[in-house]
Amino acid sequence: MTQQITVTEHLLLHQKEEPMATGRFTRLLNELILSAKIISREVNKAGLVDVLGFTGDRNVQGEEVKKLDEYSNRVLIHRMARCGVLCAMASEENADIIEIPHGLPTGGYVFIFDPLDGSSNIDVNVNIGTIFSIYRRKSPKETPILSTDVLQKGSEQIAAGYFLYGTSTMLVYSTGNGVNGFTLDPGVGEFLLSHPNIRIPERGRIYSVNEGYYHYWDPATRRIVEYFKNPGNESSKPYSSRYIGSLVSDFHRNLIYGGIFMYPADRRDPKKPRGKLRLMCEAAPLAMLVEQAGGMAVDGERRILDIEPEQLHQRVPLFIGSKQDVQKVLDIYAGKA
Ligand code: P6P
Repeated sequence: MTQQITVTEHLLLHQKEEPMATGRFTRLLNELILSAKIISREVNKAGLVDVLGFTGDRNVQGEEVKKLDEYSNRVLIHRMARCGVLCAMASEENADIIEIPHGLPTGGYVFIFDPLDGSSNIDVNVNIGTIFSIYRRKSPKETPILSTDVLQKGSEQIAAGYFLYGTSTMLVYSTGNGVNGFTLDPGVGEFLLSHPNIRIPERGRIYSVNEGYYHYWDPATRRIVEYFKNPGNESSKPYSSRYIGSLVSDFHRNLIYGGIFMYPADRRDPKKPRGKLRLMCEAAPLAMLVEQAGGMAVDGERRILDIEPEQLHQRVPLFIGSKQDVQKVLDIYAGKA
């Protein structure tokens, strides 16, 4: 029988290496996994029950909220508030920091998440995902939560990962000791180790960007995308363009196969000069994962994990994936290529 290793077993097996393999983190992870199983169940039947379509509300990003967005956000807030080890949460769907309801046990971790990224694809059955990030609080326990407990650089993350709701439901995460992937076996309801020690190829063959925005990009950004369309003698084969429009899906494919995902700044919306993606609940967690897998993540000039957040929902241009491909972006923006 093939070795079936559950997430909890994997954490315990690597106890010595995993600074996070404490009981507290295991409890957090188990509640997170339960939340993902509940969300996965609803996502997988979205076409059958009335969770499709829009609620008519708009989230803090000004985006139409789909019922599954709202549902997933509620499930995660409810469950994670009860894991007993959090002192605060922050969601892409909520304007402000979410405190743990009075009377529930708390702890020293901060949980930041995008409950259902790519949700604009729900109605057309395209893969979507939950992205999460975990920090330690900085202020002394038993004192009020401070914004500095939440607004931490990505390099301060103690864990990050995502659930991908697709042909199968996967959990990919890191606690700073490499990246491992687990696939949900719906028959037993367990996430089993399916992708041990994921490493992203040094150079990919895929570039992911929404080329519909070409005329809103600055000249250097256009040169970058043109490079990947025609790398000349720097590559024996041209790159393939793949863009699903679901960050977790595009990122996951590039993590496994190699490649680069780009969401540059553009001039479409004066209110979003730094592009669409959020630093804290999208870019930073994926940046931790890609670096742990041997890749890179930058905003065009800085390492994503070095960016000091000023606002909870601040946006950031994102170039993330294989090291050599991201380095090419840095070189072109720096005028070196
Ligand atoms: P565009 C989904 O709404 C999302 O936040 C990411 O999942 C995805 O990569 C991006 O937006 C797609 O944005 O502007 O290309 O439609």
